[in-house]
Amino acid sequence: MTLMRFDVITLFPDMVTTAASCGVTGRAIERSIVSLSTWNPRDYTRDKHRTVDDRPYGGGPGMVMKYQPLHDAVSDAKQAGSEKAKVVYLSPQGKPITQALLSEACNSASQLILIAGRYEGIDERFVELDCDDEWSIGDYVISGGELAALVVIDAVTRLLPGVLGDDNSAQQDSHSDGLLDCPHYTRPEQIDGHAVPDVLLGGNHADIKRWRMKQALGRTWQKRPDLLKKKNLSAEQEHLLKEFIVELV
Ligand code: 9WO
Repeated sequence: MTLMRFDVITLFPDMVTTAASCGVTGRAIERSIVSLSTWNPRDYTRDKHRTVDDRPYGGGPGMVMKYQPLHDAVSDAKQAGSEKAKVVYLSPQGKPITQALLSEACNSASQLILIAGRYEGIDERFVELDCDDEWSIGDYVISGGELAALVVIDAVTRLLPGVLGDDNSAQQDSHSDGLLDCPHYTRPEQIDGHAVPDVLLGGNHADIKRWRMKQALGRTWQKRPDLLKKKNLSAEQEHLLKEFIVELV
């Protein structure tokens, strides 16, 4: 049963389908847990030159994507999907995506129509009239919205039941519980004199789980104190963090 339908409005459909066909998202598509369709605004143009952009009113650099091809592409994507569709414009002006925001989208929509702009942007009336939300993957400008759409597709797909081998691992993902991830190690045990922490070799699962939580808390305290401020730590987590800090000195 398909749990999420992704529709990407893009001038570069191959870029999206090729990237999404790899790895976790590719397997989720093969198993029909998610579906992915692309809709090219150029296929919705009405002139012989298949024009999707035009010069900006008021002058300025570059071109702006026209309303009508975008609107008609979204209309077809909506018709092909379910009624619980959310139209999201990926742009530097959007609200920053977080695990919580994506998790909420998972629960509230069964179809995400992702608008990947190009050029200098899209006609503002499309954002106002046709888009339900505007999301950003970070405070920088890239060449188009496709990479941002792929980030959303990957992060949302990982949250869906059955996608990851062990359903808990989606929850254990870094940021899933609002903390950074713990360190990971694999063979060999020694690299240039740098050994794997003994606790990970001891086979005591309780000790390993405790060590991993302590490392996640400590790394979050060190690298992203802003995340820690949003967390209500349990007494055990407070104790582990204190232990981490004491061991640092
Ligand atoms: C390009 C440009 C060139 C000269 C002067 C101003 C300019 N603004 C832009 C611009 O914002 N282009 C965007 C390209 C238009 C929308 C699609 N593009 C995009 C999306 N770039 N970066 C994103 C994006 C999306 C989500 N999260 C972060 C960045």
